[in-house]
Amino acid sequence: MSIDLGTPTLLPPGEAERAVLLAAPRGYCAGVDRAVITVEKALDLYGAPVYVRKQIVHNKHVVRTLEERGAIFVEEIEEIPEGATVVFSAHGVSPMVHAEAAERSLKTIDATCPLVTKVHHEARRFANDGYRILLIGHEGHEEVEGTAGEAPDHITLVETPADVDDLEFPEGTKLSWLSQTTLSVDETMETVRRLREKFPQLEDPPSDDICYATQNRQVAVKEIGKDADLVIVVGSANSSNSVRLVEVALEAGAKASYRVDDASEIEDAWFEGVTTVSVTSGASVPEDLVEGVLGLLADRGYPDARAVQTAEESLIFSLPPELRRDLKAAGKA
Ligand code: 0CM
Ligand code: SF4
Repeated sequence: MSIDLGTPTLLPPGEAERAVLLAAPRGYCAGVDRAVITVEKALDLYGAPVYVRKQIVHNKHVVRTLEERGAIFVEEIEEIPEGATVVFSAHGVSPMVHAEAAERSLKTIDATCPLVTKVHHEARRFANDGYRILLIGHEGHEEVEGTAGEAPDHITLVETPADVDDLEFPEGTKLSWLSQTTLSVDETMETVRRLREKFPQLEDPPSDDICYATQNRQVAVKEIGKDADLVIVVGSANSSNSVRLVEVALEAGAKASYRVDDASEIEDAWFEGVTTVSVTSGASVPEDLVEGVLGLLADRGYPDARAVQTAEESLIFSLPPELRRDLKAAGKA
């Protein structure tokens, strides 16, 4: 009796050592999970359409999927019919937006991440105590607009370490700093170092503003990026935390790093001479998009991915109280 062992597969030279490293943690954070579920449950409970001010999270696949279920994404409150239901995005809104919604008699559900809300509280407290607040963040980002809107007369935006050179305040000015939740930790610390050097009276926020998810994903991408020939970051172009992962990977020593929305954006030329490919995803990225990337890598001759775990995450946020109340009243809690 003979056993058919099949035709041996000859791997091209170098293919045997090929490896894929997969960052852990990656993908959805607690705030994104909560915000996406909020829109889904609002659609189930109130029926379509449910309006959402701005992208609920910065991921075009998430937005498209929710649109297919009946969510309508708008830029401003004035686009929403009087009396309709609106969800505020995970990035938060300023008090002015709350006022505009009330004026239009909208039913509001606030999906602002609790870790962004915490920064809003800090802004109000520092402003009430008479501080000028140096808000480190990116101009035009929704989160920065929301936080700045809590105390517009007290806030000065600082975008980069180099911006510190241009700052001047009258003697005796009380100064504090806050930040967007999704920045590069290293770059922000450099900005703060320069601020403190120039303004020794600078007061720190009571706790980190850059959130646990942003920090954990940056630590993980440093670990998988330091020896990588190529780091692929899944995430949308307007996702601050995703874009930061490309920068952090390159700073950690990755030879190349690219951001893609999904596997279809990966280019064959990226694989030339590449042995190790590392993969991660931003906090607003559904895991099926990462699975699509791993599938493409397998097709290109890169074998099963090995997870590299640098932290465990177990945080879960409860849904917005106004939604929980309505779910309970409808017997759907
Ligand atoms: O702030 P960023 O642009 O990274 O937003 P995102 O929706 O990609 O990620 C989650 C958040 C928040 C707040
Ligand atoms: Fe909240 Fe951080 Fe997620 Fe933003 S990235 S939604 S701040 S947990």
